[in-house]
Amino acid sequence: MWKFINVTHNHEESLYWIELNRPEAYNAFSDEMMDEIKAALMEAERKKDVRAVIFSGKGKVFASGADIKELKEMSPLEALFPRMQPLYEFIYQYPKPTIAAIDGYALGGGMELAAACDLRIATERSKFGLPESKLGVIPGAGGTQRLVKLIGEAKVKELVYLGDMINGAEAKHIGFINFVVGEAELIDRVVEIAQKVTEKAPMALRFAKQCIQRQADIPQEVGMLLENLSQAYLFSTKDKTEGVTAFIEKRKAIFNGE
Ligand code: CO8
Repeated sequence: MWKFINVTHNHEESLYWIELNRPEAYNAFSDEMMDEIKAALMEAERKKDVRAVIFSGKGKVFASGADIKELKEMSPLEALFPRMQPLYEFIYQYPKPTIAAIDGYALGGGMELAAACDLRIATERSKFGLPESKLGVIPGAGGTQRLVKLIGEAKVKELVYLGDMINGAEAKHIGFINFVVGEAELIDRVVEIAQKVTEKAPMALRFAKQCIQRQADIPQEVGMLLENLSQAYLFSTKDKTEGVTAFIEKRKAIFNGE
């Protein structure tokens, strides 16, 4: 049985919450914490009734990035085979929808974790940034890659070169954040948005995610074919029968992911 110390995890109905829980270090990602996140994600993947995973941070911080005290001791070889980059790739490719619920600092690896999620919901007072160049390193978990696809080269260069932070409203303005909400309503709004997601056909979301995420890396004709093949598969699912039938019968569809 995995021992969780640096994250708390909680399965409530169709939602699985992973809360980063190192408030004394502003939820910086230690190696141990990253191992625990992976273990929690694997548990959530196995549970059929989990329909979405939500990341949040304990205290008034989402995550302050990689643990700088651990970075101090890290060798070049360890940097070549890091934990954070593959973990975030695992999150990006995760078969269930992922949501970042952000309040407070989301810096470096904290912003990159949010970038690896499917949806981002943040309070206005949240602060986003890529301050790695102040430490003599670069964003190492998709900040120079995945994040560029999300918000563009100009903004990523600005964040890296200046090292300044932007708040929730500006992060929404540049298209990084989907919803900006008040501090007091963050959890309620996250639940409301997550429930809308979890009411949808799980396989449809899974295939849509694949098609959307792969489109930038493949020729359009191949992407169109991927879309067709995904659609054809979905036409064989019980969820498609249920969705279409429920519409015609003027009732709410109940999907079971088959
Ligand atoms: N790592 C470790 N400890 C941290 C971190 C961190 N990233 N951030 C904050 N802490 C700790 C502080 O050391 C402090 O602890 P203590 O009280 O024991 O000294 C406590 O959290 C509170 O921090 P501050 O006193 O600094 O709080 P402030 O409110 O004054 O400032 C900030 C808050 C602005 C968030 C500030 O703490 C800060 O700038 N933190 C660092 C942010 C940062 O640089 N993040 C990027 C890290 S690098 C990264 O994410 C990716 C690198 C690529 C890795 C690739 C590996 C191969």
